[in-house]
Amino acid sequence: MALDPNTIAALAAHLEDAELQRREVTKITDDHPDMDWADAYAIQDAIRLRKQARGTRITGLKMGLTSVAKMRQMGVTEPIHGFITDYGAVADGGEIAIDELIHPKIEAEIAFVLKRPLAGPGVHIGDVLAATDIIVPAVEVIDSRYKDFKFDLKSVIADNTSSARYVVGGRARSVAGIDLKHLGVVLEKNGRILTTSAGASVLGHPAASVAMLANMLGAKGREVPADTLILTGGVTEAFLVERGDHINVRYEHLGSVSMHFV
Ligand code: 0L1
Ligand code: MG
Repeated sequence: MALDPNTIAALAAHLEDAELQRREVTKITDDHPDMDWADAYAIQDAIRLRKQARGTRITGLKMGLTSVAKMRQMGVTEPIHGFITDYGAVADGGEIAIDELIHPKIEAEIAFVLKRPLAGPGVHIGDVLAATDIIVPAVEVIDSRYKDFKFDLKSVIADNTSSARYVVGGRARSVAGIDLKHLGVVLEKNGRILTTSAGASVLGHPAASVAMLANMLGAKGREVPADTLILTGGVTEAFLVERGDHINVRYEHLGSVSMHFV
């Protein structure tokens, strides 16, 4: 690691304060160009510990930048992982206050819950499908703390991969009989279709995203736990939302997820 523990702690406080005070900041690699990947995840871990110390419950994990559309949109080449929180959960059909966020964007995702933990190396799609309890449709609301969503991978990892809110809805299903690769998704804003996509947009198969997460965490001596929500990443690029927007996402086999930005 290139950064000392005091700098890690200071950067975690800086980014978490920016989140909680809905304040934009410049990317942290501007002032710390030598920080490495371990530093980036150490800052994210320190943010998680700060939240847990205040009583926040970590409700799940997320993969980010798992679709070609998303990587192209952000000009990056590799998936990353982060965590989601109890206060980030919004009920299906619920309201999301724009004033609590900086510049939210939405992403349609397919979420998994495992019935047993998985840890790499060597986890593959088959392992994930065998270990999956349910899949559910979800919409992630991301909100980079960086001005104009301008960042590099290390800065966005440290910023908990822009995690902000998420909505789970529709129907929970087992994976049996569902062709996740070709599962169709239609994303609507204010009654108009913004885009359509399919499960294969996520690393070729959404279960590949969970496998990658298990392998990334396994390399650090960690695991993907059972009974926790795993957001596998957007099946489309992310779309900016504004006050008044109604979002509805329809998923083949899984029902729909909706929310209203107020
Ligand atoms: O969930 C995501 O794919 C977000 C990853 C971070 C990049 C971004 O803010 O768009
Ligand atoms: Mg996402």
